[in-house]
Amino acid sequence: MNILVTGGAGFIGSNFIYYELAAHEDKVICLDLLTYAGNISTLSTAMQNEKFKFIKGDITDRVFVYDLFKREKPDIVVNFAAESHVDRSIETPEIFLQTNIIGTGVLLDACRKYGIKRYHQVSTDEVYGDLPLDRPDLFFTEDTPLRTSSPYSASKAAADLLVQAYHRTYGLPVSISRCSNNYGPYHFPEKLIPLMIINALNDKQLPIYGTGRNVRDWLYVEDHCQAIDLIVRKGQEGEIYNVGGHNEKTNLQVVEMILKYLHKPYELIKFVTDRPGHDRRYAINPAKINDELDWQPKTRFNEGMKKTIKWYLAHRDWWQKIIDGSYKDYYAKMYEDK
Ligand code: NAD
Ligand code: TDX
Repeated sequence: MNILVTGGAGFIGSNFIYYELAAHEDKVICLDLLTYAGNISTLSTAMQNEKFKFIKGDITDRVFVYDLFKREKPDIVVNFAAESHVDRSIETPEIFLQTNIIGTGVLLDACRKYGIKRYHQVSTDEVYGDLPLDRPDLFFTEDTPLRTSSPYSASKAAADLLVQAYHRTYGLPVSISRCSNNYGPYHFPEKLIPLMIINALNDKQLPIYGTGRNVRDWLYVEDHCQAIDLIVRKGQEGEIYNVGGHNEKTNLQVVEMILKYLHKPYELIKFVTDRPGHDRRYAINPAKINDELDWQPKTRFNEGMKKTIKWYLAHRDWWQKIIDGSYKDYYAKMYEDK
């Protein structure tokens, strides 16, 4: 089979490409625009694999995408391509609408036109909005109503609705996964965990939004990749699967863990102005994927965090290049006045 992975030069997409190349004999084609978040060096090992091919391009470019489908004839499309950072969506929402909604629409139309076995949309638990901090009994199920907070999550929810509409109206064989926060190798250093690891290593302040009591439900990226692989190959058409491992932590707990591991002082923590509309708590109920596909996460948080921190220690070159580039301007804009 030919698997088209869009957004495969980003964090989760690249991990998924390595997962697929190791687990199956299928050919993998990566389509990525290489925005600020895409990093071709992440795929350098995959480039040496004859089952792999990289194509630079934009999922919103209809002519280009149709031509690619005509030439490459993908059997399966897994769409990771997105603008993915909530803070950026608050600054500049429009690109989120373009990439996340229009881009998904173009891919769906290409699938209709050229035919595929499965289109899989990589979505997020953020489409369900947030849960109160004082109700630990509440979790997101696949039936929880969509109630988005940020331009990012609104654009992801809109894309999910389009995917469902193409299933109902045109009978397109689709599936959707809604996963909790991922962490692991190749995570772009604007997101909480890599940002805090790198700042701590550089003895820079660790900016925690608000009180640091907001809760995220963390999953090691390889476990997410395995869940997507199962859904694409064995999951039911037209279905949504929540993916998460009951691993809730406050942001402060996560940051303290990083400082402890790196033997850095807690004084590096700096509480800064809160994110507007900051979601309080995410928590996934993964019962459906547990029951139907026998999926559960393999990596415990302590072990996953150790592996992740070790990876950042061993791959200074990867993140140093990002930090030396345009990321610096963005960093200054986001944090200088806080
Ligand atoms: P990322 O920002 O690291 O990577 C996104 C990739 O998409 C980049 O390589 C970028 O170059 C590419 N891209 C952006 N616009 C494009 C376009 N127009 N055409 C082609 N490629 C384009 O994101 P990520 O964290 O790897 O997230 C991947 C997907 O998973 C996203 O859809 C995101 O919403 C979803 N998700 C992420 C998390 C998380 O914790 N990171 C959790 C749940 C779901
Ligand atoms: O500097 C920071 N300080 C801070 O306190 C940053 C970057 C984040 N935070 C907080 C905000 C959140 O409560 O940490 C938490 C995690 O923030 P992010 O890493 O930006 O992730 P989040 O907003 O939870 O969204 C992530 O998970 C769901 C991904 O970026 C999304 O793409 C995914 O859909």
